[in-house]
Amino acid sequence: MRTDLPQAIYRKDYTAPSFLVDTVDIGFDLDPITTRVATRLTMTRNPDSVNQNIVLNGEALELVQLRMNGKLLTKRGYTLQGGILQIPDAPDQVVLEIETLTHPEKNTSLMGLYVSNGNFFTQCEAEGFRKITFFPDRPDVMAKYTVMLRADKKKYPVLLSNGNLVEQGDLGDGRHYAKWEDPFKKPSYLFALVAAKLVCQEETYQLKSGRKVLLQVWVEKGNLDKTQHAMESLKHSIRWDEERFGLELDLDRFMIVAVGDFNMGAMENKGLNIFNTKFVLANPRIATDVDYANIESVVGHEYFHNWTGNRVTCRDWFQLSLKEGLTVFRDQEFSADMVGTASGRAVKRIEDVRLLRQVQFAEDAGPMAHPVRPDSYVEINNFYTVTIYEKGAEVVRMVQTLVGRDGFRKGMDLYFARHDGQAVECDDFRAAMADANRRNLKQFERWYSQAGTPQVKAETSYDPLAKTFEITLSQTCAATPGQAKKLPFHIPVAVGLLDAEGKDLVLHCDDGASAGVAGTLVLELTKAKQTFRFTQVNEQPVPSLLRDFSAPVVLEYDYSDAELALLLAHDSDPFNRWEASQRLAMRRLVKLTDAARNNEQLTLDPMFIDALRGVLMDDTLDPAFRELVLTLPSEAMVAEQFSVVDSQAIHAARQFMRGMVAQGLRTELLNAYETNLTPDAYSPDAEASGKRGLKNLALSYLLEWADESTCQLALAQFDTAHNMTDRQAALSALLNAESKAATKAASKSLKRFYKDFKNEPLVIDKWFMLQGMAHATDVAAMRALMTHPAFTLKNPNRARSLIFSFCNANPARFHAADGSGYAFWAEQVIALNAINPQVAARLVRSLDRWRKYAPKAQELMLLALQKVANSKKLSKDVQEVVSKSLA
Ligand code: 0A1
Ligand code: ZN
Repeated sequence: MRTDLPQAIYRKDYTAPSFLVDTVDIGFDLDPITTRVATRLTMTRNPDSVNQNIVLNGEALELVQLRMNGKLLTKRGYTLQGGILQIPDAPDQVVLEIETLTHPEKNTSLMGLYVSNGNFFTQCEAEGFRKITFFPDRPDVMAKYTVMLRADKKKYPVLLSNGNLVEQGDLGDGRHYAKWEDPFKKPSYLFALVAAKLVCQEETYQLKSGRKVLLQVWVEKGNLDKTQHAMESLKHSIRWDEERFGLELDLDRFMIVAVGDFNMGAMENKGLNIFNTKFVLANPRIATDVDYANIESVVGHEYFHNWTGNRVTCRDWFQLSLKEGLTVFRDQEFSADMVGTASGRAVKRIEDVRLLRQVQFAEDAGPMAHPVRPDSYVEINNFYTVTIYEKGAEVVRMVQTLVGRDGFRKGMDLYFARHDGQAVECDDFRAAMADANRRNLKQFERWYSQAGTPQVKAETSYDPLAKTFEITLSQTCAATPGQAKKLPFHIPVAVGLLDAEGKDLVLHCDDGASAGVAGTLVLELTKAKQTFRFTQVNEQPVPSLLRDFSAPVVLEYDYSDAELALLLAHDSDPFNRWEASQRLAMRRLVKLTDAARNNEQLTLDPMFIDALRGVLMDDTLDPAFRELVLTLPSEAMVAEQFSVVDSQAIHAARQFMRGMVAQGLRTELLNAYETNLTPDAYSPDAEASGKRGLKNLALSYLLEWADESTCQLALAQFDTAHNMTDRQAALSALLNAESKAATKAASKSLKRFYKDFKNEPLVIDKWFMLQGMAHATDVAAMRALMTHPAFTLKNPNRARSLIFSFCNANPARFHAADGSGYAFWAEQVIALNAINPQVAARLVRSLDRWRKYAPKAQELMLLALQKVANSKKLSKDVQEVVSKSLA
């Protein structure tokens, strides 16, 4: 068996580029079979470099011609090996002319130049530009680009690239051209072109400075009725960055283009953002509330990259979180500000933390664990992870918690003053924050260098005579691959103390606490163990710990049920109200899982139901918040609590609990359903979507008892829905209900859904996704679904909608005792590997936690992993993840 790791690249080996590129003139003769690319680079020797040679990357290219300073270079003048072209003995100033050929239509990796639905697109991050031409394809080489596009005018009427359109015209032979110039220097990964038959919604928008800019959203003709929300989101993003960070759009024109085949969410190419259609197209008929919210946040994310990523970029790919963590933090804040209300902010925060805990904490505990700033990688595409993105954002958020909002803004201002136009390191960001606020963030660096989720244990003691309350915090962090021992982190722990009525006490504490909101203090835990002492505490308080989730840690404290009930009912910190509900639910789910595994009787205490009832009936709380409280921890979250996972027992436990909640709250749920109906005229705003969310959660609970009347309720909603949120929710509730009536209604609705939406690929993705996740879907059903004419592995969205939703979100079936799920998984990884290595490598991650299962299951998973490891022509992407899993 092959478990050896392919060649890794190390952060410590960084060396400066040997030559810098001043200008890039690049011309394309676009043709789907063979595209000719002619590049002219003006380069200057970098005095800081130790390497003498010119070093260019190139992959899957046919080199036609190479000239240096006008002279043809023969094969004796350069070396070309393993994707690296080197020219020795070059003068200090060179002009390189390079002619290459590529084959866009054959390119199924969706990196470099490729064809999607007959149109040309590019994707260059991280290392795709080298599939277009030979180039020093690394982010610390920043150059000015001029781009000439030539293509058939009828087939590709729209020719786009970065920056400004400076010239266009006909070439006489049915072809036309467009010349684009980007006034800003940029790394190659931000290059983009589009040559396509598309139409756009456009608008002139006035910046706060008075300058006017042209905004465009480009889509296929039939989708022009789905661009409004993306356009609105873009305008909101522009305004928000001006107001919150004083950052203005630096171009006269900003374009968003939607493409149906795309590996990720979207890409921040300078002035020409390319988006997965999933994050652009929306109207009430096809998009859910969640889709609307995602579009707003992804449009924001890509737009915000223009400063955090493009104007200031990364020195090397180890610094990826410099731009991604910071930009995710910015998009999270943007989305929160768009809702506006305090409780709306909390809802957004809870959703973000849920993702972090469920996916990133699992990553941090598994074979792919890596620091926010990794020390090595084999394939950089495997490091676009929740650690780099979501944990990276938490790290940035902790900086803001430590220096305050105004301090954070000062730090950002200094960061841009120092580094605009540069390619820098994570350390430079931290230094700007520290210097602007005269804070020592030295120890804070460990958040970048050490992987793993810290465990913080809290213990308290109250002295009624001295009226003091002590909180002792201790931290540990488990070993991760390559890092056996960890040093203490600098952890901001926001705390409040509640009195017996649940009111915040006024806090007095001298032990290293920094500013916080009234009633909250931020304790700075920097040692392995530390005690913080509060004075003038007149009664035994209940501590509210880690308010607003002030650090990405697991916090342990031995709360009683009564204390959690008090926090749930009264905490002034809405995050911790929700947290209390999850703690109440989780400790019961763990017990129920044990009981299910031992075939014992399952029971649930009325106290839990009563606590949920209190929240459900509390009309002063936002429906969106109530929905979050009533949503039980996912099966994946429960699995993380066990050292040996039993997926069937977890499923049984959670289903039992849902059934009991549904039974105990039937009247209240029906009432919530009826009082949260929204008007037919759809709006995706927080209030309306919150109501729909609560109503649809109520519906799904009601269907736990799927009799004629509840099935009828769901069917009626499905049949009469005016929007996709309600339609999808009704279908999902029916698909997951277990009764004859429900099965019949579900199958009828599935047919109708397909018929109504067969021309909307994004909705057909939902159709596959709901089935992939449904408990009734086993491997046999999956195989049947894969034979459906609408299914293809070639389109990443479609592959994800069915295969990934089964492997990641249907644990009881995926982990079927006979191992059929794992065998299926291995087949799909191998098939995808030949088509699209990036997507294949993501699927490998579904088995990350294989060592957490019972011996029999482990054995079966090991077989599947080995099958993949031993298969032929394995991409670097898949090899890296599989070998780390097996290591
Ligand atoms: N920088 C993008 C993410 C991205 C990365 C790689 C891609 O190519 C496969 C595409 C997009 C972002 O953070 O949105
Ligand atoms: Zn990003």
